[in-house]
Amino acid sequence: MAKVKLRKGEHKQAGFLAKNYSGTVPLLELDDGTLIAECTAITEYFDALDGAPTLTGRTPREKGLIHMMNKRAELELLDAISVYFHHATPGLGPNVEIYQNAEWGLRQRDKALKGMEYFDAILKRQPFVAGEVFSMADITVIAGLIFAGLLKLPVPAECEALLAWYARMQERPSVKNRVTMSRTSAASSAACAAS
Ligand SMILES: N[C@@H](CCC(=O)N[C@@H](CS)C(=O)NCC(=O)O)C(=O)O
Repeated sequence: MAKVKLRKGEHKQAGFLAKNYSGTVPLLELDDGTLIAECTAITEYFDALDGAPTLTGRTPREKGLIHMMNKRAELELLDAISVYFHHATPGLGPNVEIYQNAEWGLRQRDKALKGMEYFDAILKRQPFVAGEVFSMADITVIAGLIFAGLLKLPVPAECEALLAWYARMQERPSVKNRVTMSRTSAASSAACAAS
């Protein structure tokens, strides 16, 4: 495993950008040199390896629902929190945050809070984000809430179903024993929490 120093902006330098145009981690490099970026793409790759995927759906219906809910978890929660982090807080520091727009960041913070309300409503009627089984969509919401917590954006107390689900998720060994890509910065660790 190669470490990339985010605060030093290594992920925005030409060498890394040549491997991942988006300039973000994680990035998976296979033995044959194939490069796979994007958390969800990497999850799909590992999930499919043994021919019996569990996190990304077993049936066409499950696959469709998980994809939809994962996309919403990214758009409404994780990405919104990330924009808030990069634009309305010191983010990864001056080496990386060369353009900030605090107003946009604060709007995205509010979007994330609304996203929490949305997922609360979903979890009032079903045990997991995409339905009856734990999936990649749960992982994305967990990552969003860990990131939000570190940025002092707690889940509102009224979101009882979301909070109860989150407490259940904390009991999962993969969440309890999660490994982060960075040990030096609480906030950037949150962004990279592996569930
Ligand atoms: N859409 C990307 C987002 C990845 C992402 O934002 N990664 C964070 C850390 S986990 C990152 O690289 N942040 C650095 C930056 O945005 O400058 C994915 O799903 O992999």
